[in-house]
Amino acid sequence: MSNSDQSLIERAQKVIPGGVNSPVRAFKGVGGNPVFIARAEGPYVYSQDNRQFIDYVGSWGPMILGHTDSRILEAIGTAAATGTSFGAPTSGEIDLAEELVDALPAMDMVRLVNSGTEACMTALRLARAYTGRDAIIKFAGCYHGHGDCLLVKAGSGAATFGVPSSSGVPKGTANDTLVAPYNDLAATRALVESRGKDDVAAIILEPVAGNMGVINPAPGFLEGLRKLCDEYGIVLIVDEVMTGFRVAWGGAQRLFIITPDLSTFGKVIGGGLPLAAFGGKRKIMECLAPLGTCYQAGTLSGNPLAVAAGLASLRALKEEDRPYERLEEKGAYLEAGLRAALDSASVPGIIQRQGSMVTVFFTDQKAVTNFDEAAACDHEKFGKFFHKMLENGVALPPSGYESWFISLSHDKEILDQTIEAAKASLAAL
Ligand code: HOZ
Repeated sequence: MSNSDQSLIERAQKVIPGGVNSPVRAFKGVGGNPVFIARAEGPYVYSQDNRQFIDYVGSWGPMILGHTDSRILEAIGTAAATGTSFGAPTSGEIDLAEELVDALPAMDMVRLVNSGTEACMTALRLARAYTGRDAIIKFAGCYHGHGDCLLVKAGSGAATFGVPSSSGVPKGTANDTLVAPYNDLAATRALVESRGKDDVAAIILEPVAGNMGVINPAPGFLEGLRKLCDEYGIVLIVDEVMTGFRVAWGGAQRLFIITPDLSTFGKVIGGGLPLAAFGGKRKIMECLAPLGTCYQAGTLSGNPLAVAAGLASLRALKEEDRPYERLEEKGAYLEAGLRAALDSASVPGIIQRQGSMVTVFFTDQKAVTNFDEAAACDHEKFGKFFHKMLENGVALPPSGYESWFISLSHDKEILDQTIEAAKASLAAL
């Protein structure tokens, strides 16, 4: 850790709990203190004391084009010059809503909000309003933001710190959150059946889990959930905050051809500014105020700067040559290099991936398919690997329960440097 990081964290800890504004950034999952970032460009981030790192955090997902993409910066600049917030509708919001509805066959209507947390929290309220039921089902290790009812067996930072169920959540709220193991259709069905016909309002899931490390849906899991929801009149909410416009144009729902009732988006659709969205079937979305009685609002909802950045991000992806094929190629190349690095260092581990989302699990297991298996991996070893990678100029997400994100700016040279860094880091473990 550099002197600069040390003095910044000491200063930060006096005025910000833990010195960070989002817990996983505190490096508690890997030990040591965080690197303070001053600037970024393309595939790189630079620390306050000007050390360069190849970045796989990518702001936790939004930076699919790489940092400081000129198309996004220009759009933000143009929007800022005409006013930063009006608290009134703008035509840009319609443009972005049309873009989303056009990309997503299951989305008739959409509402823009500020964060993935807001999107998921509101989608659940809406499902409850629509069905008149209270209970919801989520999957252990899936993270859907920090709304009260979702902080039960949550992934991401909550899992990293071993507190998957937060304090401060009222018992009544937690009681209405039922938890099933990811990829276990039979257990999910049993849970629904145990609660009777008119009890479960929604099933919410990450279609590819990214907040307990990358875990792909087992064959038939998503289709089975769709069928179960149809049978019991349950609203199926697909949380694409991480996967939306990341694993495919539109998201995992287009890759796996599933039709959610509602879905949530964030990260890529905001181009690095605070923007998220939830949307879906018209008859459900029309329950929202001012058309219906389910309330949701926000001073900065549909903020013109965030909308401009989001639109620029989606339009840039449309302009790019085969962006998702290229991201898949990059992901496959990195996966093969990491596999060879693990093998040559004789370190037991597996690499799980969907397109440009990647996780290395240090484990003897053949696959990681749910939270218990993710938790059984060697997270202490991940911490050591993380710090070696940092010493070798590569910034990974500071937790073994997270996805690494590859951007279009990670070219072959950058990927080769990453693989070399991994070889050196694994050999030194
Ligand atoms: N929950 C986010 C990762 N899955 C962390 C966001 C952040 O710290 O910026």
